[in-house]
Amino acid sequence: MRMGRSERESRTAGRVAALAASAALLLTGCIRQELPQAEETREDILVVGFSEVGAESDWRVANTESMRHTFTEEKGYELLFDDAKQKQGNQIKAIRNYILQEVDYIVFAPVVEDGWDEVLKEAKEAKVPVIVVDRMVQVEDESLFAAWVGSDFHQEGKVAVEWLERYLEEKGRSEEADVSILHVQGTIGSSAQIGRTEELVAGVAAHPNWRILDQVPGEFTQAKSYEVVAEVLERGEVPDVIYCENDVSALGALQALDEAGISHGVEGDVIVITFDAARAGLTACMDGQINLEVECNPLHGPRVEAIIRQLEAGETPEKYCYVEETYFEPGDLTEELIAAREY
Ligand code: GYE
Repeated sequence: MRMGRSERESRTAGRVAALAASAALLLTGCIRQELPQAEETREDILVVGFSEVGAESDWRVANTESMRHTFTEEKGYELLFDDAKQKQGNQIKAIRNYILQEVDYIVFAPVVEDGWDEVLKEAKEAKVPVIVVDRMVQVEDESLFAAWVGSDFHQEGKVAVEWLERYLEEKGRSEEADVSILHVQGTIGSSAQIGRTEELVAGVAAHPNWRILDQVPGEFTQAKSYEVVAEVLERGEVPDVIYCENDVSALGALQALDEAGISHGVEGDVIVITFDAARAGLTACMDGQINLEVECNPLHGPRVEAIIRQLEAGETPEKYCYVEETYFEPGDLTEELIAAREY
């Protein structure tokens, strides 16, 4: 049920009491999760407007699913969903619509970091709390959003670079031997691209024998990555390493390598590094086609819900909450492990 601001504020007290009485508390990382119990009574439902980046990757689909599974009618939510098709303009429109509709919370996964001050000011003036998820926003005034939850993209990039360093050493590659890297970038200006790119660039700067063969725009999609990697290979340039900024772009790169008859992975000529560790990518890694999968967890629905619960209870959530992640090499993976994962 949608209602005016004052109405919404006055009914909050009742709901908070009901939640406090029936909530089971769980502590995971920096988020305190409150698990509602079946007999919980609610005066009304919470309307959550979610602006999603798009459906560009397996990761993104899993992220959307996580939100849909979390914010269900049975649990007392109405989830409004908008797919921005990777366009910032669409996200700004969606956020404005949510403000007009007087939703209780706006949740959004920003396609890029910059350009949000104006619309977030509008949300603040309308007193609609905003939760940022996945990628970050760079705004002048941090009070424009209540909290952010997502991955540490710099840390992910560091994990990849350090892994490559160890891998080359283990393979007995001399420190003088040239290592050429084809870098397939994600959506330029997005936090996931910025963190993963900056760490690779720093890694190249720290290793005199590493060099970037080319930096190509994969846009976090399989189709675009396939196209740009195929173009590089057509020029006759074969890299030692392909550093793909997400799983589906790695799958596009594999397709281009296969078509060009270039071997890759543990037994092959080209080392393939990627991020996400969603099922299709992990399977290719288990099969030895991909050398390294750095995990990036998309299951943010419950984390966002925990933040909403805190706000509903009048508490202040942590401003930034980073999700813990790991990485996988082919030897770490089994079909059972992949099947047991949620994405
Ligand atoms: O790695 C990619 C998706 O922002 C972490 O976006 C997310 C990235 C993820 O399209 O697959």
